[in-house]
This record gives sequence, C-alpha cells and structure tokens, in this order.
Amino acid sequence: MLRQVFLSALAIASVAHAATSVCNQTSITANAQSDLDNLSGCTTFGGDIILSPTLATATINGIQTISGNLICTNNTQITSITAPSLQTIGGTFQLHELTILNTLSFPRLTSVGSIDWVTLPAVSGLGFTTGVSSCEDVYISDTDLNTLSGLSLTTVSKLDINNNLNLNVINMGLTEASYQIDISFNGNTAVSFPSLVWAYNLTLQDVSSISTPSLSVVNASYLLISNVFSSFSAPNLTTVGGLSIDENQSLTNMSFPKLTTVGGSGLQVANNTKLTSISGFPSLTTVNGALDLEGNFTSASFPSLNLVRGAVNVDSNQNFDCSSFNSLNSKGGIRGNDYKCAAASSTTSIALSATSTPSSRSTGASGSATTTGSSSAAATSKSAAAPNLVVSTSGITFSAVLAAVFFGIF
Ligand SMILES: *[C@@H]1O[C@H](CO)[C@@H](O)[C@H](O)[C@H]1NC(C)=O
Ligand SMILES: *[C@@H]1O[C@H](CO)[C@@H](O)[C@H](O)[C@H]1NC(C)=O
Ligand SMILES: *[C@@H]1O[C@H](CO)[C@@H](O)[C@H](O)[C@H]1NC(C)=O
Ligand SMILES: *[C@@H]1O[C@H](CO)[C@@H](O)[C@H](O)[C@H]1NC(C)=O
Ligand SMILES: *[C@@H]1O[C@H](CO)[C@@H](O)[C@H](O)[C@H]1NC(C)=O
Ligand SMILES: *[C@@H]1O[C@H](CO)[C@@H](O)[C@H](O)[C@H]1NC(C)=O
Ligand SMILES: *[C@@H]1O[C@H](CO)[C@@H](O)[C@H](O)[C@H]1NC(C)=O
Ligand SMILES: *[C@@H]1O[C@H](CO)[C@@H](O)[C@H](O)[C@H]1NC(C)=O
Ligand SMILES: *[C@@H]1O[C@H](CO)[C@@H](O)[C@H](O)[C@H]1NC(C)=O
Ligand SMILES: CC(=O)N[C@H]1CO[C@H](CO)[C@@H](O)[C@@H]1O
Repeated sequence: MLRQVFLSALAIASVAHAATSVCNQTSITANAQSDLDNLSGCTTFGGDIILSPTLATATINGIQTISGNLICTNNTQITSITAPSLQTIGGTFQLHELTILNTLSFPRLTSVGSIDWVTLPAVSGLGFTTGVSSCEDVYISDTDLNTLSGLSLTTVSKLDINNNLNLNVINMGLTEASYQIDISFNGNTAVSFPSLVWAYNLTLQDVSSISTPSLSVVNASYLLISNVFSSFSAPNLTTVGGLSIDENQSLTNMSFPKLTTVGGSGLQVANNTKLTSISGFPSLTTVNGALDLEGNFTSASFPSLNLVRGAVNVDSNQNFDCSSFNSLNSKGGIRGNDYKCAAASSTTSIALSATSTPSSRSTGASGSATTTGSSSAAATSKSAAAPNLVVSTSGITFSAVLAAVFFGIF
C-alpha cells in the first residue's frame, strides 16, 4: 500500500519531468518541506502554492513560474521563505500575519501579479535581488521594511504603502500609476518619484519630503494631509482633478508654478497651522469645483484665478481682507451657489464699508453670509441660506451677472 503510493507519486513526478515540466495541479498546500520538494521537477506550477502554518521554513526549489498565487498566512513559527529559481508569480504573492518571518530570498523574481503583504513585523528587506520590475498592484502594510529596494517598477496600477514605521525613504522610478499611489503613516518618509509623469489618485500623509519633478497630471485627487514638510513644490504639475492640502502643521510655503486647472473635486487648503500666506499658485486660472480656504492665514493670493465653478468658502482665523474674493464674485467669477468670506477681523471692511456687519467671524450656524466688500456694489453674496440675497442698489447688476453666468455655462 505504502509502496504503491510511493511508486505512483514517483510516476507522477517522472511524467511531469519527462513531459514539459509543467505541473497542472490547481493548488497544493505544503505542510512539510517534502511537499515542496515533490514539486522541484516542475519548472512551471499551474496553480496556487499555499504554505501552511505548520512550516517553520520553506524552500521552493526548481520552480521558475507559479501561475497562480503564492500564499502564506497566519503562521507564527515560519522564519524563512526562499525560492532560488522563482522568476514569476502570475497571481498574488500574499504574506499575512507572519510574526517572526525575517528572511525572504527571491533572488531571481522579476514579475508578480500583485504583492499583498500585511503584518510582517520582522521583515526588514524585500529579498528581491534581481528586482521585481513588473507588478500590477502593491499593498505593503505593517512591516519592518526600511527600504523598498528591489521593487523597481516603472508602471503600476496601485501602490499602497502604509504603516511601515521604519520606512524612511521611498525612491522609485515609476512613470505612471493608473489607479492610485497612497503613501501614508510610514513615519516621516522621504518620498521621491523622479520619473513620475501622472498618477490617477495620489495621497501622501505623514511624509517628510516629496520630490516629483516630472509630475504633470493627477487625474482625480491629490491629497497632501498631515505631512511634516515645511515647504512643498510641484514644479511640473499642470492639472489636478482635486487638490487638498490639509493639516500640515509645519508647512510655511508651497509652489505650484504651472498649475493652471483644478478639476471638479476642487481646491482645499485648510488648517495648516503655520501657513500664514496662501500663495504659490501663479498660473491657476480655473477651479472647476469648490474653493475652500481655512486656517491661520492673513493673505491668499491667486493672481490668475478668474473662474471657480463651485462654491467658495474663505474662513480665516486671523486678520484677512476679503476684497479680492469679493471682486472675483462681483465679476461673476464664482459660479457656485455659495460664496462666503469670513475673517476673525478685517481692517479693510471696517475702514471702507460703513454698513458692513461688525467684523466678527461668521459661523455656519448663523446662516448668514459675511460680506466684507469694499463697496456695496461689490458686496453681492450668494449663500445657501439666502440664495437670492441681492444688495438692493446692485440688483440690476447682479441679475446681469447671473445672466452672464448662465449663458457662460451653457
Ligand atoms: C497543462 O495545461 C496546459 C494548458 O492549460 C496544457 O497545454 C498542457 O498540455 C498541460 N500539461 C500537462 C502536463 O498536463
Ligand atoms: C509528496 O510526496 C510524498 C511521497 O513522496 C507524498 O506523501 C506527499 O503527499 C506529496 N505531497 C504533495 C503535496 O503532493
Ligand atoms: C488569520 O487570522 C485572522 C485573525 O486572527 C483571521 O481573521 C483570518 O481569517 C485568518 N486567515 C486565515 C487564512 O486563516
Ligand atoms: C480617488 O480619490 C477620491 C477622493 O479621495 C476617491 O473618492 C476615489 O475613490 C479615488 N479613486 C481611486 C481610483 O482611488
Ligand atoms: C514637464 O512636463 C513637460 C510636458 O508637459 C515635459 O516636456 C518636461 O520634460 C517635464 N519636465 C520634467 C522635469 O520632467
Ligand atoms: C491621466 O492623465 C494622463 C495624462 O494626461 C493620461 O495619459 C491618462 O490616460 C489619464 N489616466 C486616466 C486613467 O484617465
Ligand atoms: C520656501 O521658502 C524658502 C525660503 O524662503 C525657499 O528657499 C524655498 O524655495 C521655498 N519653497 C517653495 C516650494 O517655494
Ligand atoms: C479645520 O479646523 C476647523 C476647526 O478645528 C474644523 O472645524 C474644520 O472642519 C477643519 N477643516 C478641515 C477641512 O479639516
Ligand atoms: C492657528 O494657530 C494656533 C497657534 O499656533 C494653533 O493653535 C491653531 O491650531 C491654528 N489653527 C489652525 C486652524 O491651524
Ligand atoms: C512637523 C509637524 O508639525 N507635523 C505635523 C503635521 O500635521 C500632523 C497632523 O496635524 C501632525 O500630527 C504632525 O505632527
């Protein structure tokens, strides 16, 4: 009986070997190293290889291609996974919850369908000696990696790297990301994408510096939140679907010299503690969504801006002069239903507008739009609470502006 099993196993192995060295099983679960050794005659393994929680080390000899997935999850005793000949994983390379794994060795691996690594607290290097140059999706979370060296991708669909607290540097020659790049909470990472031209979505949080000299388009949304840099520059960025720069507590200046258009997701610059002057947008002419400025700023400069298709909310905790936004509004440059500009104080409104309300910050709860214009004609305000609010002396002008806006849009 035992002998028969042994012989038939031998027969299977030798058939696979003698034929094309293609082993077409859909899936094997390796409970012992011997299970992996059985497959060493297969240059291509057709299915998934699952390394079971009973393994303490795993060496995958012989196999050059795994057509399916390579999976190892919930193993608290495995220390090492090695695959000296492996070049390609067609499916997902999934490593989850491997608490003491500290050695990965994939010296010839170049192509992986997707990488999905979560909670590998002892893994400090990828182990890709040749370098993985093809991978559609990368998700790496909660590891001890201090480098992504060995991940040498030029294109990717998704790159999501989060909560790797020792990852101080990311420098990758990506040229495009068709779905998203999200680098968040890795602990003061210096991020450099010297060749990145476009990304569909781009999110950077808790980053100490970012260098994207070639980045020209972020198709959907660009979020810069809770970062630790004091200055930021996107020298080649011309177009973004939406841009949010929020809660970067050290940010004092930024530069978007070529940015001409922000799309329908709008522009938000909010609660950047030290950003007293919002500037760095010399070329911005159009925001196709809303414009929202909040925080400790005393000036906001958008010298080329002539059209905001969404609402405008400007809310300063400091002394701020609303006149340039009032002027944009009165010229029909704000097409959203809501326009609000409020400041903790405004010397201009006190000086020039005898009839303006006391210069206190308007709150959403009051439902009233704050208008701090330099003259009554400029103080036309559209608000959700009072959408038809018209300053009496400028009723005709205001209607004319509305008509112009209407014909302008359609
Ligand atoms: C393995 O499958 C492929 C296609 O799925 C087939 O062409 C090949 O002949 C099969 N090889 C073996 C040894 O069964
Ligand atoms: C590997 O071969 C041994 C016999 O040599 C057999 O008992 C075992 O089931 C095989 N493992 C797999 C995963 O096929
Ligand atoms: C691994 O463990 C987690 C939680 O302990 C559980 O949610 C998950 O289903 C497990 N995965 C596998 C493949 O057993
Ligand atoms: C892009 O970002 C926006 C805003 O954060 C989000 O709603 C959308 O789902 C993201 N799309 C992709 C493809 O990541
Ligand atoms: C900036 O973008 C232009 C095209 O818009 C491109 O020709 C140029 O090479 C880019 N600059 C850098 C530094 O990549
Ligand atoms: C994003 O923009 C780039 C550059 O304009 C373009 O080539 C690409 O097709 C766009 N991607 C998507 C998914 O819309
Ligand atoms: C920020 O200001 C510093 C000091 O004035 C300057 O050297 C730097 O170039 C500025 N950075 C940007 C992005 O404008
Ligand atoms: C900015 O901070 C204020 C006060 O804490 C808060 O109400 C508001 O939601 C914040 N805005 C954004 C965009 O985070
Ligand atoms: C404004 O600055 C003060 C003092 O530095 C700070 O406590 C507060 O959080 C800042 N507010 C915002 C919205 O950034
Ligand atoms: C250096 C610095 O101030 N970093 C802060 C950026 O903003 C986030 C969230 O507001 C803080 O957690 C960081 O400390």
